[in-house]
Amino acid sequence: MNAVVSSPFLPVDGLPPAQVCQDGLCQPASLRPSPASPLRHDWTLPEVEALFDQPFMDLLFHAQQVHRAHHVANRVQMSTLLSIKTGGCPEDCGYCPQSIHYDTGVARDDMMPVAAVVDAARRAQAAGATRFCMGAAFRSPKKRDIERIAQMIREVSALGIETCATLGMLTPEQAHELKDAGLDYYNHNVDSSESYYRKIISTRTYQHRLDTLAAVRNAHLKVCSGGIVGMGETRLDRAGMLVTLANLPEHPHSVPINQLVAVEGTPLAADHPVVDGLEFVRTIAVARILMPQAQVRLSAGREAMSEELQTLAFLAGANSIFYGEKLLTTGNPDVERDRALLDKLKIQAETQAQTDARGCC
Ligand code: SAM
Ligand code: DTB
Ligand code: SF4
Repeated sequence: MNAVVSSPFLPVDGLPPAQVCQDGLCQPASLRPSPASPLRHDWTLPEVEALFDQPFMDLLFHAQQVHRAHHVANRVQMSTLLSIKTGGCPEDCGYCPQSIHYDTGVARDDMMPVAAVVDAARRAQAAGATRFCMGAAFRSPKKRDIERIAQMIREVSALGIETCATLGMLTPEQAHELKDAGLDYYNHNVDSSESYYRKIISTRTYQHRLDTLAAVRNAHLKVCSGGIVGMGETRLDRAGMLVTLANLPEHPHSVPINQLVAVEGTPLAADHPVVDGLEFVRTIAVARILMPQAQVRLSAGREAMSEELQTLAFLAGANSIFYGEKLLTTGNPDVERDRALLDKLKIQAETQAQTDARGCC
């Protein structure tokens, strides 16, 4: 029998056991984690560029060490998305199929009834998701929207699954109303660097995004914030985006890293250079190093990724995925395909009890 240690760290004195077991998962002692990295909020752009510039193997090794110091290895959290109000958005985000500015074939729908949303959450939970994320194509929600969504949050929360919402810009009062309804996470992405942001969206500013993130934080909601890779941005933009996220007053609890899903009709699909897969993996690795405690989510774009690329993303420190056949309006790998990949890799899907025990992130 192997010794079961409660800490992820092995004793430094004496002979280490052949295996270290943590939370029921045993790993060779040679894979023991290095000490937890301190949390920093003062990253500079040159420092982060230097992380990106490391030899690929060194970067992945570094990221995996940070990962193992802060997280249970070989475990992935699964979130399911539902578009509760689709299409007709007045914003002009150049990547988004739901903007009224682009002809993408996405129909404009009214907000879903509460009971239908709760049914979908129940199905997601039964399929193994531990977080249910409700997305709405809003610039910002109106009072009546918040009332209806608060009811959804109350009923979905009562199922015992974590809740997340992404509804566009929020006032401080709205953030408090969502918190009072029992919301756990609010997703609001910075998407890119401040300078590249201006090139992809003209109807709001980067500061608007940061203001909503402040409102969410101040309401004691957990922040989910990340961005998109593959919009034609440079590595400097990707580094800038991660510096913005890491230098927030608190690191986001979840950091979704999306690969652009190029949807016909959106400006970015017109002439988008497909991003190099290894550069995408580097972005995940740097996110893991800068924000050690966060859940880094391998988000949109997985349908177009090989198993090998997703595996490298997990090795780089991704420990969360969107799970279920659909994202908001576009596809995601089938549940069976995801289960088969996780089985092959011997990665466990985090259970609700493990999510609850983790408490944060
Ligand atoms: N309207 C709200 C907002 O913009 O915050 C919430 C929904 S919006 C669809 C949520 C996020 O999805 C965006 O911030 C963006 O990062 C991501 N997203 C949207 N379209 C995408 C695409 N085609 N490919 C990858 N990510 C996308
Ligand atoms: C996030 O970062 N990615 C998700 C979620 N947060 C809301 C959305 C991805 C959307 C991909 C395009 C679509 O399905 O419409
Ligand atoms: Fe609207 Fe959000 Fe899409 Fe932008 S990303 S167009 S705000 S739904």
